[in-house]
Formats: sequence, C-alpha cells, structure tokens
Amino acid sequence: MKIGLIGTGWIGEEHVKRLSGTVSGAEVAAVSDIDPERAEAVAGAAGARVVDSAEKLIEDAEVEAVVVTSWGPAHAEQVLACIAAGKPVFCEKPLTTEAADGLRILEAEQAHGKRLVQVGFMRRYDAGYRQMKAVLDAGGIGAPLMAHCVHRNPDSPESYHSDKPMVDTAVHEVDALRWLLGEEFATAQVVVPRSTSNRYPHLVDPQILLLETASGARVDVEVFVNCRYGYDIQCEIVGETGTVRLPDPAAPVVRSGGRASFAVVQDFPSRFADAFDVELQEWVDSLHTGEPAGPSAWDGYAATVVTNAAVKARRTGAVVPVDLPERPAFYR
Ligand code: NAD
Ligand code: ISE
Repeated sequence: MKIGLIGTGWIGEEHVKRLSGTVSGAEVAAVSDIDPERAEAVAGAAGARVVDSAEKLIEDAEVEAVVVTSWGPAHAEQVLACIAAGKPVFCEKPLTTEAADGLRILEAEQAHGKRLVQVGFMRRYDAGYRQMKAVLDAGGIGAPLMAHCVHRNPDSPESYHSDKPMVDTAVHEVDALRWLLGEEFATAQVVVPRSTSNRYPHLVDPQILLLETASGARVDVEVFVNCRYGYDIQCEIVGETGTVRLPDPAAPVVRSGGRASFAVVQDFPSRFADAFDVELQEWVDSLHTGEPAGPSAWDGYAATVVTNAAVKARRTGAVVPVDLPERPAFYR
C-alpha cells in the first residue's frame, strides 16, 4: 500500500518511521508539508518523494491512501479532499477543531457511500485500555457509575493556548470514555483551580472537565499540561459491583535507600509507542481487506462536539449541553 503523508512535524515523522519500518504491508511514497525543508528531511530518511502541496499529494496517482498529521485546523479541508478523491485517510486527532467541519466530513463520506476515514484515537489500541474494555464488556464491575481520569504532560509549548487542554488533550479521554462506556455525553462543565506558576502566562492550567453521559454516569478529567514530573495517564471506572483501573506501564520496582520506587514515563511517544504501532498496522491491514474498522468520522465528530462544549463551558462557567444529532445509520 503506497501511503502519502501530509504534515511532517513531530508525529508525522514518527508515523513515517513506523510505516517504513515497523508496519508491514505499507510504504511511504510521498510526503508534503508547508515547511519544505522539514518535508525534505523526513522524506530523505524514508526514501519518499516530496510533493509541494497537500492537494497535489492527495491527487498523486501513486498515492493509494493518505495519513494527515498536519496541525488540527488544517485537517478538515485535507480529509474532505481525500474523500473527494475516493482515497482512504487516517487523520490524527482531533478530526477537526470545530464541530461544524466534522459535520461536513460526515456528509461527504456518507455521500461517497463507503467509509474512508479513520481517526487517530490510539488509546483504543493500548493494551491496558483494551483490558479495561474487556472487563467492562464482560460485566466485571456491573453498570459503570463514575470515571476518574488524569491526563498530565510534563510541559507544553508557548503555542499551546487555553482551549487546547480540551480540544487537543482531553479529546483523548472523551473518545476513550465514549468507547469504554458505550454511550454519548450529554453535558460538559469545566472547573478551573488556581493555575500553576510553571506555565506561559496566557495558559489556564490545570483544568478539570466534568462530563455527564446520556444515562447519568459522571466522568471527571484532570488536564494538567505542565505537571513537570512526567507523562501520566490515569483512568479508573467505578461500577455497581467493583472498579477497574488502567495499569501503569510495566516498570521495575527498585527498593533502595529506604524507598521502593518505579520510574514515571516522560513522554507520550514512549507511553503509547505500542498503541501507535498496533493502530497503524490494523489500519493498513484494513486497507487491504476493505473499509477501515477503527475510530470513525462519527467518533471524531462526536468527540469534537464534546470538546467544543467544554471550551464554551470554561469560557462561560456554565454547564453546557452536548448538542449531538442522532448517529446516522451509516456509522452504527
Ligand atoms: P507539529 O507542529 O510538530 O507538526 C505539524 C506539521 O504540520 C508541521 O510540520 C507543519 O509545518 C505542518 N502543517 C501545518 N499546516 C499544514 C498544512 N496546511 N499542510 C501541510 N502541512 C501543514 O505537530 P504534531 O505534534 O506533530 O501534531 C500534529 C497532529 O497530530 C495534531 O493534530 C496533533 O493533535 C496530533 N497528535 C496526536 C498525538 C497522539 O497522541 N495521537 C500526539 C501528538 C500529536
Ligand atoms: C498531543 O497532541 C497528544 O495527542 C498527546 O497525546 C497529549 O498528551 C498532548 O496533551 C497533546 O498536546
């Protein structure tokens, strides 16, 4: 499968390496970026061609499927162009930063008549999350009542502004919890504690997202992107008869000097390396067999509707309804 990749930034480069090395059944034929030097550097290492625009890459006769790893606001037009060209597209999260753009993607994909879009919600491919899902689906903790989640990054760049904790970061928990609990969210609220001094002054950090599902389960998500000590993802679901907790990544426990300790992972590439591998391998496999089976355009859209509501909730202080239309039969 000849892949074209748009956006050779941080994760674009990682995915090019994955698709050229770890993942079988695919090769990167072409890459494109608005920064041509960056594109050249990544293409050189993978033996891929550089194409001078996203539009040309999507239309390129050799490119059979597209990976979109440009920044969020560029995703919508690039995914729509892939649908117009009838090419499968793997788009990194968030599918779109604005819900209205997600709706345009849903309409275009349904008009095309066949699924083409998969969204990069890689937590669904993480072994620990998959184990939690198996426990829940087997009824191992009874009906879920609450979930407590933590999403901590050691630091964030200056370009990271106060909407991003919801649109770019908590969007992972929104998708993971929709998937784990098997239902949509109905309301969103954001509570803001005192901000850390270890942040750029324009950023509100941390933020706490409070969600309510359609059936009345409650989910809280602490997003803290300048926690300094590491990259820490926690998730515990409390049910009627028990709880299930996401395991920490396996690490040796060291007993020394009167302490027992283990190292905390420092970044998301290490925390989710295996999940990224499985995600892209399953996507490539699905290209050979037919339609993508992973997170759909509906999942991307639904998650953005929730994060858009969360942004409004932080700005207004209100509990904001999640205004999600009925899921089309095409996505059931
Ligand atoms: P980045 O800024 O390092 O890279 C983005 C690249 O896209 C840059 O090279 C930029 O020049 C290029 N670009 C921007 N607009 C473009 C356009 N219109 N056409 C072509 N290229 C364009 O960012 P990143 O950290 O690599 O993130 C990229 C995407 O991946 C984001 O949507 C981000 O949310 C997502 N991401 C996902 C995960 C995950 O855990 N799944 C982790 C990191 C990033
Ligand atoms: C980044 O884009 C990711 O997707 C990471 O998984 C997340 O932890 C980080 O906060 C985002 O900025």
